[in-house]
Amino acid sequence: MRRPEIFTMNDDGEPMAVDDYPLRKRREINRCLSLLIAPSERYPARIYEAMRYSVDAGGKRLRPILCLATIDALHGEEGEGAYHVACALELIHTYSLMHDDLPCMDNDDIRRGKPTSHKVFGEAVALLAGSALLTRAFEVVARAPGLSARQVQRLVCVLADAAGAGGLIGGQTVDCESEGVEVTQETLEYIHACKTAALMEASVVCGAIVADATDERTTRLSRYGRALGMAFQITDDILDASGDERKMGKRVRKDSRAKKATYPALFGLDASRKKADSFIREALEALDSFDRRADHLRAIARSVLGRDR
Ligand code: GRG
Repeated sequence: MRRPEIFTMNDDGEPMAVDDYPLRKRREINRCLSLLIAPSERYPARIYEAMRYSVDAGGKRLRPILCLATIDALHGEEGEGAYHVACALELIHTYSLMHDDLPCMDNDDIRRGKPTSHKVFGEAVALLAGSALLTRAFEVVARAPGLSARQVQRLVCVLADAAGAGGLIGGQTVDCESEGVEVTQETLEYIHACKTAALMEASVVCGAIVADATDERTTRLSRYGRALGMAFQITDDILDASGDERKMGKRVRKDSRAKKATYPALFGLDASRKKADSFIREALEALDSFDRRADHLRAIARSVLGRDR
């Protein structure tokens, strides 16, 4: 049955469903991101322009939404500091996409429905702008208003672990090494855990740190984030094999051409869907002891299975 839609006007005077949490959060996150990336009038203008270009290109803003939804699940306060932390996650994510698109990595020409950074600004500027976003993310957290020194220290550790050689970089390294090679399920799961799940897990753990969650609650939320990330990557691989390029905003059918290690390549589409399903069940179970305030996290998990972009 279709949900009743209650409409209101947004700041731009357009109708908006009031219960559309991701839509509302995305708008607020985008507003905060604009404030956090310096205007391109600054010297050297080209680097700020390139940083802005990739951040403004769009994207679902899933990682910052996860952070804010976690704070909500914990009955915490989504103040300015929380938004800065949420945006730092998006800056790290955007940097990783920019570097992943470079000719020395996946060599992609379209991302978020637009020409990739190196196509517009050249490889050197794309590399530098990505690095600048990563650096800026840590600065944003270090300067986040209203957080204690202990919270900032914990946030920096979580983000560094997720972005470093034990996270994104490690996953990307093994992903590159695995092209054209037959990999085991263990290697594939290592790639997914580091390349995708690490930053999603970090997103909810950052939310837990901002909301001063207990260790027990943080462990449950970690499990949710990890399982969600694993399911998200499997659905990404399924969409690469069967999805629509325009909806995805990026090239598809690249994995099989590049002989990439993916779930569909190893187990087929049906088994991959079942595996994604079971990770989502695991994510939902991790939230069993949470009340209705965790419904946004639950809805995000369910939406991963039906996503088409
Ligand atoms: C450190 C260079 C480097 C790479 C790290 C992030 C990454 C590994 C590679 C990017 C390509 C990729 C398939 C990553 C897996 C995570 C993933 C599915 C990213 C896309 O995330 P979405 O769908 O993107 O949330 P939007 O554009 O909506 O933000």
